[in-house]
Amino acid sequence: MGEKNAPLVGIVMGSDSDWPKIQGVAKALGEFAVPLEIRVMSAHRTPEIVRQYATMAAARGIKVIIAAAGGAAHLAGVVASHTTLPVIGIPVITDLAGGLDSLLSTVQMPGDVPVACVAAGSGGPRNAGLLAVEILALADPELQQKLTSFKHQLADKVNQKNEALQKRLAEG
Ligand code: RP5
Repeated sequence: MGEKNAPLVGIVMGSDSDWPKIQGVAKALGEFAVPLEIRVMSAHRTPEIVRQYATMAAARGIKVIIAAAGGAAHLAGVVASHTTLPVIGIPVITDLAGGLDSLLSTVQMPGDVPVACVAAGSGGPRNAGLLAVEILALADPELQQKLTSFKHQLADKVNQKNEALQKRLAEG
């Protein structure tokens, strides 16, 4: 058994410049009180640190690794090459191509080295966090219950919006 607040999710990113664009991932994990750690490391600039981190993560108690990078976004794939943990890639929005470059770099992994790639921009970082919560919830009934409540809240919000719209339409 690990310590109660030992990190279960490792969030790594290629540069500190990515952080403002992906903070939604930590917010989503925080909503479910999932312990996490956040690191900057680069597949290109610090390849040995990436190798060490990915190789040791499972032994340290990490269950899911989330890797964010932009442009020639190899971080998630390189991390996945060094671990059997599930790896979720966040393609970071870029000036050059709006993140399409990052998206293709992250999602087009060759067979046998899976990376679960979320959307570039918009809800992508948040969804990365929520997907990690769903993976952890497979072995955590309390977390599963929180996810069920979360789904109900989502439905309630949409139903309220629908009711408000119907009212506005009826009023002309
Ligand atoms: C990638 O290069 C990083 O993930 C970042 O998105 C991009 C630019 O990095 P900086 O030049 O801002 O450090 O590796």
